[in-house]
Parts: sequence; C-alpha cells; structure tokens
Amino acid sequence: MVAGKYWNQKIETMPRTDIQKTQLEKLKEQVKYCYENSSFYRRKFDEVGLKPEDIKTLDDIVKIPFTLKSDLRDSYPYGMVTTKPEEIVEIHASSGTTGNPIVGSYTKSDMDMWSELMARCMYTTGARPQDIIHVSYGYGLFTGGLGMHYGVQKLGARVVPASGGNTERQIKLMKDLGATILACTPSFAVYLAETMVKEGLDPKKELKVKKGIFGAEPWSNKIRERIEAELGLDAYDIYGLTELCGPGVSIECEEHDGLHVWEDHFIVETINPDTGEQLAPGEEGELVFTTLTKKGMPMLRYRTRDISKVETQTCKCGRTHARMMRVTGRSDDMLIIRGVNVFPSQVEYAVMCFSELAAQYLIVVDRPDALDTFVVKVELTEKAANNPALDVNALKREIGKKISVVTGISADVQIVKSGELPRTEGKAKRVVDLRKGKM
Ligand code: DLL
Repeated sequence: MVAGKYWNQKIETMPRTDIQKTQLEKLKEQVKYCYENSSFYRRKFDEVGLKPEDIKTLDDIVKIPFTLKSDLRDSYPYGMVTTKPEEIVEIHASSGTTGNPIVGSYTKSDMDMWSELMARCMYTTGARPQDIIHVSYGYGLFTGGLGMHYGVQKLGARVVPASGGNTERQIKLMKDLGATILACTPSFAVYLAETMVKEGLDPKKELKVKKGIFGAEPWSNKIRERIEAELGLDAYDIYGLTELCGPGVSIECEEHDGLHVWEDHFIVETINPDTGEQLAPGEEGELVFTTLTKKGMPMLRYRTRDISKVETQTCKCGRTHARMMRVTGRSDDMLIIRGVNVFPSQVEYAVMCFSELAAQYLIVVDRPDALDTFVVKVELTEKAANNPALDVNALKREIGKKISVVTGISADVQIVKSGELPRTEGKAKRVVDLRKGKM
C-alpha cells in the first residue's frame, strides 16, 4: 500500500529538467508512433513537410499541426485509431458538434494509464484506501463515472457507483453507506445540498463527506464556497476530456492553487486561439494537449477550446508538475448543460430533421435553482402552421426525442408563433445563456 503524501513521489516531485527530459523522449516516440501507424497524422505531417526526426527539442512541438475536434468528427468512428482493431478494449464518447459523438478508443495499456492517473488524482486530494467514495458522475459512455470508478479501485478504496439521477436515493445511500468522498459535477453537488435542506436535513450533520471531487464543467469560486459551506467539505477541481482519456488529466492538490497536469503523460501548451501562436507560462489562452503514452488514439497538439493559463513554478505541495488554472470559458460555442457538452450545431441538426419547422431556433439555458434548464424554441413553417391536421403536441414530443438522442439530454421544446424568434441581419443569435452571473 502507498503511504505518505504522494501516490508516486519520484514522479510527482521530479525536477522540471528531468520532466522535460522524459517528455522529449516520450514525445519523439509518440510522434514516430503516430507517423508510422496513422494515415491521419502521416497526411498532416506530409502536408507541412514534417518528419518525426525533425522533432529534436520540446520547442519543436510548434512544428506539429494542431488536431481539432472536427478531425475526430470527420474520422468518426474509428479513423483516429492507431492500433489493430482487436487491441481496442473499451470505448467512451462525448458530444460532437453534430449528430456523431466524439469517440475515445482505449487499448489495455491506455486503460492502465487512465486508472493509474485517476488513482494519482484521488490520492492527491487526500483520498486513501479507507475512504468510501460515492460516484454520482454518469456511468456509461461518459468518462466521468467509470473514470472515477477505475481510480477508486486502483487506489484500493470502496466505490459506490451511484451514477446520476434519483437525488433522494443518492442522499439515503450516502448517509447509510457512510460516504466520505463525493465525486460529481459541481452543479449536482449544489442540487444535492439544496435537496437535503428542502427535506429538512442538515448535510453537515447527516453526512460524513469530507471531500468532493468536482469537474466536467466550469465552476466559479462562488460556487465552490457555496458547496464547501453547505456540504461541509473540501472541494477539489478535476479536469479532463474524452479525447485525452477522460477525467484524470489534471487535479488540484491541497493548496487549491491550480490543477496539476500529469506531465509524464501529457504536454500542455497555451495558444492564442485566434493566431494559434504558442503563449508563455502565465499568459491566458486556449489549452492544447499532446499525449505522450497513448496507444489506441494518441492526440498530437489537440485544441481543447478551453481557456486557462499554465504556471510552471513548483507548487507549495512540493509537486513540480505544471498547474493549469481553473478553466474560465471556451473559445468556441460549446455549452455545458447539466454536465453534458452541447453544441448549438447539434440542436440545429435535430431541428432541421423536421420539415414542419422553419430554420429559426433559439436555445435558452438558465439556472433558476441549482440545476440547469434547457429550452429549445422553434417555429413552424407557414405551411405547417396552416395545416389543420398537424398534431402539434405529437410533433413537440418527436422534436424533444430527437434533441435528446442527438445531445444526450432532454430539452423543453417550445413551439412559438411564426416570426416570434429574433431575426438579425448579421450573425444569428442562437443561444441565450442566462446562467452567467448566477454561478
Ligand atoms: O467532462 C471528463 C470529466 C469527467 C472531467 C468528470 C472531470 C470530471 P468530456 O465530456 O469530453 O469529458 O468534456 C470535456 O468538459 O473540454 C471542458 O470544456 C469541460 N470540463 C471538464 N472538466 C472541467 C473542469 C469530461 N474541471 C470538456 N472545469 C472539457 C471546467 C471542465 N471545465
């Protein structure tokens, strides 16, 4: 069993010069591997006349073309896989920009790496084998539930795989089974606290939860303070994305001064989202990650669209791995609603499947209480509006079903009068996000 402050002291506190040395060795290997095993990367390299041997220093990484979400969409479902099909042992997925999800393909060694990093993350928050970890991230294609699960198992603690939904039952289970750590989205944590108060329960008295591992969506310091005060716990921010592995790319330590990016497995850069130019540590920009050890679906310079900045000084906790500061927003139009990534283009795709609907639509997202609401307003075409035989309620249900299939969450569909949705001469306004300022 691991004892002491670190899960892997040698790696976590390695001098930065050594981190960079290993990163360079692994980068060269990963680049060569991609060039030799992926027609996608070979084509990208050939287009700019780059050969794996041209990567001689870490600074040479800027020569590598970016990989974009659209590259994953265009190569759906298996085009980015670099191994033999039979070596892929697990699949996860998150929302793509249209009908097709972003698929993550994992080999056995990728699964081992992911579990190891998740165990390291948990240990960094102070989780130990004697803990009971209640996981309310969704289980299934989403990486949240199973990612946490694999980490807890590797750590040797007890996992309660509660998954999402049924808040009352979750509260009962947390109480009865004695959860000491809660892992869920920050918005679910707020909702849980509110539900307990509504039920006349004081979370601080009823629960033994001392820590929370929260992520999958942006959250402010205000939300953190509220969760900590209401649930009486110490909150830790965890970050990750399906394209890289899922949760486990970075996590806060007890200093709560940024999230340590596990640099023995990832190179993190920040870039100017408009020019693509690499930025210096401390400058705010878009996070770009390169995987160093992945086999099933390696990512070279993957543009996350997440806005943050990276600090490289040694942390007070003694860890030397760079810290990304809390993600403050995105450089694209992706919304995160109830922890699920939603692109306006997905809603558009769903709406356009109905010939009864006009091309106008408006997404309204709000957070009246702790949980996000997701309203999609659509208009009928003139022809449909004048059709007395049209069953509007049935149509609404069908639209709702389609949106739910495409985005993975249910929407409140509202059919409004023709011409009611705002028209603009310039760029159409498709999203009204009323959550801003309520976080
Ligand atoms: O959300 C993985 C995850 C699960 C992370 C559980 C943490 C906890 P995706 O569904 O692929 O993967 O969504 C990735 O979610 O690009 C960010 O925009 C956002 N995101 C994830 N973690 C954070 C965080 C998972 N801590 C996308 N803060 C990312 C802000 C986050 N945004």
